[in-house]
Amino acid sequence: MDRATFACSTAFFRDYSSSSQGAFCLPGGHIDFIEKVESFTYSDFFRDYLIPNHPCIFSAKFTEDWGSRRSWVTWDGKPNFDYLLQKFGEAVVPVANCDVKEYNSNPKEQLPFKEYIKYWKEYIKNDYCSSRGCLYLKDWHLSRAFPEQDVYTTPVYFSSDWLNEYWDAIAVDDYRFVYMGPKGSWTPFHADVFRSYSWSANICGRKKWLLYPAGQEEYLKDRYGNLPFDVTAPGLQDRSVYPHYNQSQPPVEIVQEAGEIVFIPSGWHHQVYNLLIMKSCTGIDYKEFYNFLKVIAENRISVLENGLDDEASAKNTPKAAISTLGMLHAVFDLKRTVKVLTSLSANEDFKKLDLTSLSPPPEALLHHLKAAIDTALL
Ligand SMILES: O=C(O)CCC(=O)C(=O)O
Ligand SMILES: [Fe+2]
Repeated sequence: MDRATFACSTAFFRDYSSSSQGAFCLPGGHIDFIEKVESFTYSDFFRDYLIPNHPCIFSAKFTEDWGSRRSWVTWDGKPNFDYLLQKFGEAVVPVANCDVKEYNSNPKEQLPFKEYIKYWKEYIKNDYCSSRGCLYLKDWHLSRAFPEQDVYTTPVYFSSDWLNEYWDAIAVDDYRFVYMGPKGSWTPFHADVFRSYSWSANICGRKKWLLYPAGQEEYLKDRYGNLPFDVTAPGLQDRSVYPHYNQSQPPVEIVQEAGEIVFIPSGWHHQVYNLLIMKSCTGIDYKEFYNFLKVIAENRISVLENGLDDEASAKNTPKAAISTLGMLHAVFDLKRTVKVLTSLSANEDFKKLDLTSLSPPPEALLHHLKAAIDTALL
């Protein structure tokens, strides 16, 4: 930590202890999005978020090199069930039933991972419906059970982690969890253990977070002092049961995209939903997606090989746009299409297509793209 950060963080706590609590927990609903890895230092995080107890979101660039992002997700943004089964099929995992409330949580059972994945696939096939309810795999100590797996690396911002440091020292427990579940699975309203801060990276799909600044929970308690199970339940409007609800601020709402990390400050209560995977509703099937990649790639090859013909440059055509961005951008795009086409070609569902109906066949197209890249870089 640099001296300036040290000085202002120390001053913060000096002033904080002589002022009223909670005064620093009102960010006004705006959550900062940290885009660039290179320009965001540990001191920046410490000074601007950790110490003032403000949430923030880190862009997907911060998790780009994680093993889970590479291997747990298919090319079209869905969970890679085959890979997960191959690595973790024999594990036994904790699974909660989101449709049943028992005291202030969901009842949990232990299931073999492969049985959970079977349930999940059937749940999707059955239009998100099952007599077993909506099951959510949660609080799975995956890294502890599979330390040899390349899953993630702790970003430097979260490396001062007293709880896990302690649990690791006495080798008893840890608070490093994996969550996986279908659309509609959710986690009821709570604050994290011992009011610790936490961080959560989303590997696949999208999540919605409802966050209440520390202290707001006082307004959300019922007349017996109990916190709600579901902070969105209409029952909270009933003043005879929740007398202070109308004094509460609306929650800060975050939609966390794949790859992004959310920082949840100490004492901030939250409720979390797994949303639909965006890419599953694009309406594009494999064949159409193949054609889409082909058109994009061929436009770029044409610009690289022929430059712009007069007709194209006169009109507002896609080729004119490609050319404006420059040759290197076209090569970049081609490299990306090679990457996506390569994983598409390895996809089991794609292989089931009648590949002779694709023109040119995928192998020929890939060969053509690679040759165009090589020529352009000569
Ligand atoms: O992802 C979820 O369902 C809950 C996550 C959570 O509560 C946390 O990371 O603190
Ligand atoms: Fe939590």
